[in-house]
Amino acid sequence: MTITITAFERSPDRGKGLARDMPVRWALEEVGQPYDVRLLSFSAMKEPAHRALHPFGQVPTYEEGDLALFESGAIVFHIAERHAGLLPDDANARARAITWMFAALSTVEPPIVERSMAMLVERDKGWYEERLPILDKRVRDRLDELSGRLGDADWLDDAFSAGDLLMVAVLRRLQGSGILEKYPNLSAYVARGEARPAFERAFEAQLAVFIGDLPTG
Ligand SMILES: N[C@@H](CCC(=O)N[C@@H](CS)C(=O)NCC(=O)O)C(=O)O
Repeated sequence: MTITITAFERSPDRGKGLARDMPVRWALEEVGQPYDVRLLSFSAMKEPAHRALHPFGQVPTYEEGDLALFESGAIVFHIAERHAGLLPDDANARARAITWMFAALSTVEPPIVERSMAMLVERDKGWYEERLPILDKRVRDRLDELSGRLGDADWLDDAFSAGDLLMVAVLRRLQGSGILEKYPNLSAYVARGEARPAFERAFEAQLAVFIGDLPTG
């Protein structure tokens, strides 16, 4: 059955692979599933046709037969459940990998996104200069903890899993902040994720959309 995901017609990250279709593309590449991409403008994302798939008018979505999903974490989880390669077979290891998926999206991502949103939309506010160090510290506190937990391991829980996929995708949002570089083990962890052939294929596919090389992934 054909899998179709949605992505930005023109990604605001200018092809850096930070939009959330990227973890979905990466997961599909990891498990060897081909997919089509429907590109959307910002206005099309807010139209009723797209809101029927995504109540918040965002990307990505995922369609496969009569199944329609939204939320990148739920989509990656669905892919990982249906295909081998992203979740371990052992029940406890699988539960731990799923825990890391939640940790990436509900514990590590929020302070990172809050910081980048402030940089995007609050720069002209009187409180910005005071607030930024507070937001920086919240991010660093999480990274301190994550870095301590990862130690010198390659992945968060033995073998690469969907938990690592989402964690690497989240940490990539710190690109250009100068924060991640202070954590050599986390920087190496992100680089390990980015060096995976499936990541590279996903990255190239989303970049091709941005540079107009290829309309779909
Ligand atoms: N929690 C959602 C967040 C989705 C999201 O923020 N999507 C962004 C692109 S990365 C978007 O569509 N932004 C446009 C908008 O919100 O209008 C997920 O993980 O899928």
